[in-house]
Amino acid sequence: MEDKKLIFSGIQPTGTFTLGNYIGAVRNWGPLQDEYNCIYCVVDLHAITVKQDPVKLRQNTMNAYALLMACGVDPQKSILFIQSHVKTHAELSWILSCNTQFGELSRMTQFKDKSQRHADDVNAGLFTYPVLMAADILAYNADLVPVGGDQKQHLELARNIAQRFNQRYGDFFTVPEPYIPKVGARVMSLQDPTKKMSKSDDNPNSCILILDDKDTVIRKFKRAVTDSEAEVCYREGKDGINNLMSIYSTITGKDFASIESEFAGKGYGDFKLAVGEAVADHLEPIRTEFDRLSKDKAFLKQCYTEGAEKALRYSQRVVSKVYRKVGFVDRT
Ligand code: ATP
Ligand code: LTN
Repeated sequence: MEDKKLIFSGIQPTGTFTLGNYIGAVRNWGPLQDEYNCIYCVVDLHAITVKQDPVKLRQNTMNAYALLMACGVDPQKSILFIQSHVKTHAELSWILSCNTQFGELSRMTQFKDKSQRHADDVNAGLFTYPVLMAADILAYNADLVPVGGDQKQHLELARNIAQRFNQRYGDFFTVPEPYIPKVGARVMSLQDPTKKMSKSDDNPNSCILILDDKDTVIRKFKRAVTDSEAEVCYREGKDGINNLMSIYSTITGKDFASIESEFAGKGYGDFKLAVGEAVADHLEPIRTEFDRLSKDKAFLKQCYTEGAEKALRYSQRVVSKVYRKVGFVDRT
């Protein structure tokens, strides 16, 4: 690999990506390939921290892999692989878990949220989820991690784990930096704009899926919850409109001031339609490319097999050094 900074990121195969996943994270992954060495991963090990149907998980994992490619991740430019294919992640996770405090993990808001939502299955994996995420990143000594705002706390923990390991065993890990977009870091639910848009929301109108067709996208935006005023402007308290403006801004590249003047004197109906059309038109080529790619299973398999080989070769070097630092005896 050339001497560029290294990017690592992952996404869970828990369903079709939402517009939140896309705007907050995945949309940036393609363009970053030109400036950085990039490693991207479908994190199926993370997905099983909540109950998954095995048949669906396999399908979702293949779809997530193809979707990343349809969104612009090029396996020729990046290393694109499936997490469970690369054993070093789980190996490093164990070592890092011995360098992570119970108290730190107890403070993670995602753990608190998910253990409430899945109260019948508060398993140890759900608790140690952020350690595995730290292992994903540190196994490559990544410099930058492009994620949405909701992952900031996990990244902070990964940094703390890296620093603690470095203090205990001598400088080794790169302390990774978050790469969070200024606009669109937290795309909100269309039905409750105080909550983040999430694949696991029960109300299908709350989120746009990136494979939704044009009519569906427009219908969901039409039903988006806003406020009782009629002015399209970005202001505190106008959560619904602020969310739609952020979405429109990231998709069209227009700033808030020009969006405000574009819709001055017009009602929310016109604005919602414009947002819906812009998003649907933006997503259409992704849908077409996904349909094409998902028919070519042999090609996808070739890509993920090669991706896993490259990822293993790279991370093995790092993890072997960690084994030595920790004091494990060389096998050969
Ligand atoms: P789940 O609902 O299954 O927990 P999720 O929708 O939160 O999943 P992940 O796979 O955990 O999705 O996240 C993938 C990426 O998308 C992460 O970088 C995350 O920060 C980002 N992301 C998720 N939801 C949003 C959102 N509403 N706005 C912006 N970014 C988001
Ligand atoms: N926890 C992340 C997904 C994830 C990830 C990673 C992101 C797992 N491993 C490594 C960046 C780097 C989430 O989006 N929920």
